[in-house]
Amino acid sequence: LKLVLATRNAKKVPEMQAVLAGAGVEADVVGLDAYPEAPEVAETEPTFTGNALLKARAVAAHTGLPAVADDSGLRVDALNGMPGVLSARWSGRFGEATGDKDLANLHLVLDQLADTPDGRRGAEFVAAAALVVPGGLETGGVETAVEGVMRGSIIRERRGSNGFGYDPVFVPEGETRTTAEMEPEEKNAISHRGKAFRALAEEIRDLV
Ligand code: ITT
Ligand code: NA
Repeated sequence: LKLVLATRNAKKVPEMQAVLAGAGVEADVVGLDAYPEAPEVAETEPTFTGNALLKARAVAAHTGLPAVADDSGLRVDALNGMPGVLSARWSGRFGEATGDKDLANLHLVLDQLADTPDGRRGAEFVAAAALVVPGGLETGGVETAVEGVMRGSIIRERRGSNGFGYDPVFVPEGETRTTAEMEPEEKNAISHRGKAFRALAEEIRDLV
């Protein structure tokens, strides 16, 4: 079985590959690097699941192969769930202009929470994992998605250099380290992405 990862985020790829392999998916999992002409997909849906399906559908249609996508983000309690599906683009053009969009996004969260006391800094990472197998239902086509959540809180300074995005300021519930201070396999064991892709792996194994 050949499976295409429908993401342009190079930091997500090893996490997705490791979780799928660890969950017994014996597939040739290839990144979008092999398909440079694959279309850019506008994330127009209001939900993680909706956007993950858009991304997987576009790559499945383009390649004719089963595709899996991740749409994910951070929901901050004190910000009414923001940045949510906007997590990757929250700092907008300003973030782009700084040359490090992830860092600009992270500083925006710290700034917005500057007056929020400890104990009210709860947040959660959410990931939707989607699988699209091309073809209509009668030819074995599939569209499915599942979400995973990791609860935690936002600290006041950055710690750690593993992971990506908001990892340096996120401490999972019951932990003292940020997800950026964990080894990749420790993060995968408890993360939103790990949970979502372990659940999706069951559906992928059924394809073989
Ligand atoms: P693709 O759409 O190509 O997959 P992207 O980075 O634009 O790449 P998303 O739209 O799903 O992906 O945005 C996810 C953002 O949420 C990401 O840029 C991070 O800022 C944040 N995020 C998601 N998962 C994270 C994690 O495990 N650790 C830290 N930040 C994460
Ligand atoms: Na998104």
